Amino acid sequence: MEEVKPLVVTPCPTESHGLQGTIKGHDLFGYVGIEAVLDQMRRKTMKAGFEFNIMVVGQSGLGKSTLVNTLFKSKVSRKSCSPNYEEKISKTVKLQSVSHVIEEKGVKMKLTVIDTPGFGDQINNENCWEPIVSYVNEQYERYLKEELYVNRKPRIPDTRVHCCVYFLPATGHWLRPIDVEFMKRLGKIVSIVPIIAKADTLTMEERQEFKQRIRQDLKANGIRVYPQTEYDEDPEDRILNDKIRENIPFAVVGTDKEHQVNGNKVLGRKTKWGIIEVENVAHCEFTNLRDLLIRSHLQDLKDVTHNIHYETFRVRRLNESNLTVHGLALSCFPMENGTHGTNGTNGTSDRSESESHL
Ligand SMILES: Nc1nc2c(ncn2[C@@H]2O[C@H](COP(=O)(O)OP(=O)(O)O)[C@@H](O)[C@H]2O)c(=O)[nH]1
Ligand SMILES: [Mg+2]
Repeated sequence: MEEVKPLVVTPCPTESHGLQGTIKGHDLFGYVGIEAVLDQMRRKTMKAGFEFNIMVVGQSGLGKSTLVNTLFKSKVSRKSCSPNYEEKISKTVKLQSVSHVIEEKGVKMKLTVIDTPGFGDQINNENCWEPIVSYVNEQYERYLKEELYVNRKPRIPDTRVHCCVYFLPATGHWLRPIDVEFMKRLGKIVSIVPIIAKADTLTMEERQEFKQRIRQDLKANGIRVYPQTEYDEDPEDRILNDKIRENIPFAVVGTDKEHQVNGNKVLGRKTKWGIIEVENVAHCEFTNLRDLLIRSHLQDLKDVTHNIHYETFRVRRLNESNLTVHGLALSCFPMENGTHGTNGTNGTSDRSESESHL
């Protein structure tokens, strides 16, 4: 076999440089232009667009649908799309998803929010997290199948849940058993961001105390919420994430109404005592949540989903099958678009459902 030799740029000694110290490309040949790769990556991402999927979980009436609307109406998408969200309250945990393609400066993002109306609404909430666990795992399974096709799509449609926003009622007490049970289970398979819903019902002091108590409770119960310390990539990341960890859970307020404040239209809740401005950091932490999800940690949430949660699922599934990867691909999954292996699963129908709409 032909040996592949790495291309090494050998610095040639010159009067001014010699061989001492670090020799950079531009010292020797002028501008090489490696940084142009950033432009190439940018152009590719812009062309392809990307998918980001958020799931909202919490009991009925905690303001999930309102917050989804707030997210779509706030600066994330105010200019670029109009919400067409239809809410149907169901008393069982029935998952509904709504997607918007948001375009900003030529970058396209398909933002999907999966709502879970009815979670924890039963008198007996035993195992109420099961439909949610199943949904998350089904999306991993779907992705795994796509990966195992012999002829894979150039881009696998990504329906995996990149983040689960968990709504805590603003009781001012402690975590309830249902919160502990849910987050313990889901924290192992998906990134969880807990928030205090309807935070306008607490005073500022109550908010701070409640937040602190929740952090203690999370720790005491071994619940892992996003961003986890062990996934910090470098000291810079750690400093940024420490600030977020000190501030979690964000105390948020949601609304789907706009009001005039000092001649500006703002998203807010009008009360007898004034307007609570949702996007004003002095009033609530909605912007912290939005910035974490969309501005600062979107790519990291996608990376953690792919490299940690999906990888764990993948390894378990491949081990479970007791076959080699090759064997699994041949026997359990369709071999290529449209054809099935010996015990072919429902790969074809799954594929058409998960087709990317970007
Ligand atoms: N005070 C207050 N009420 C809210 C907030 N968000 C939503 N609501 C109200 O709570 C009720 C239930 O909200 P909804 O979004 O339907 O809750 P869901 O069942 O979790 O989807 C509605 O009357 C909302 O106007 C909030 O942040 N503060
Ligand atoms: Mg709802």
